[in-house]
Amino acid sequence: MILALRTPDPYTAQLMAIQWFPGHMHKARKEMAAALPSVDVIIEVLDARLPYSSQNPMLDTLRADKPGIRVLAKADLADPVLTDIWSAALSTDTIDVLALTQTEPGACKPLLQLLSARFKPMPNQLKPRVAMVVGIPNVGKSTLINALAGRVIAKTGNEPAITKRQQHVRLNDHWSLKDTPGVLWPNVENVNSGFRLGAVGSVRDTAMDSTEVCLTMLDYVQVAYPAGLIARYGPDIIVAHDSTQTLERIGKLAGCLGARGHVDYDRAARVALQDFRTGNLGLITLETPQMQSVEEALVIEQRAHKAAAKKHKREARKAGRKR
Ligand SMILES: Nc1nc2c(ncn2[C@@H]2O[C@H](COP(=O)(O)OP(=O)(O)OP(=O)(O)O)[C@@H](O)[C@H]2O)c(=O)[nH]1
Ligand SMILES: [Mg+2]
Repeated sequence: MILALRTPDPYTAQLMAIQWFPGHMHKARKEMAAALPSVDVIIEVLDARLPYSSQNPMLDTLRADKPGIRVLAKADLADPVLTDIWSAALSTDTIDVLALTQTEPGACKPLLQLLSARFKPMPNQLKPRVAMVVGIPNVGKSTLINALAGRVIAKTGNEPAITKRQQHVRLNDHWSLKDTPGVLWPNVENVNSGFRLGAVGSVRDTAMDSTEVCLTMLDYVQVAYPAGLIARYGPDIIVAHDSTQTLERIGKLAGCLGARGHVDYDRAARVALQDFRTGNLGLITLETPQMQSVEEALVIEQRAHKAAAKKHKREARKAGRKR
């Protein structure tokens, strides 16, 4: 299913381009690259609600040909049908995919089994193998480390950029784990990905306009998953696919009113986003493999357009200088 995407006007798109790359992420990227030679396997944690947009292209470059496991975390919040589709789409000869609900006791056992099955201890192995856990902010990397270790070792929290530096954890005689800070790429080229990363909470809320992020989420959800919205807010919540009116109704229901009784959109957006993030709107996945193809083609087109415009500008400047 390919749904119409919210296409913000160029001004909004420019405003929304994520420029959230705090210093610690820059440092984290460098440290990750430095640690790679001693890493045996990379565990990339993705958000099951955003299997495409939560991939960090920068990590792909870093990974090179290291074997990997992709964990689709927060599977308990995602559409199970799409999780199966994405699991098949993302697995390759060298990368296994596992969907996990990391907050459930024992839920990470399949990952331990997979690690043991794929990387059997070598006869003369003196040191434990190293698995580095990487991924975008707030996706559940530290939660996964804690679940694998069976105790709380790494600090977790429901906001991005909790982990600020690498942490090494000895799991058993055969394995040690490296927790790493979440890394976003400096400029998310696909504006739609940026909005969706905002919706799941992988970008600091103050770095994006919550109302725009929420409207993008509602645009999609009211077409793809209307039942969840209706179950949460009542049968009249969807107004002919007009997400602004839907947000207005959510604001009224939640009592998010400002001066003269007008709905405070920012507060209403935070309520709706919180409902989405905690699963109160049902099991939702915000993207499909088809959307990925369409959006990637669009990004390539935009890139070519930008390059042509730049070239045109440069030539015009040159011509002006010659005159
Ligand atoms: N529902 C659900 N919540 C999860 C799952 N995994 C992690 N979480 C929650 O997601 C939030 C972020 O988890 P963290 O482990 O701190 O994420 P992180 O990737 O280490 O984040 P940074 O260190 O900030 O990059 C926490 O509130 C976790 O409880 C899961 O499988 N399901
Ligand atoms: Mg962390």
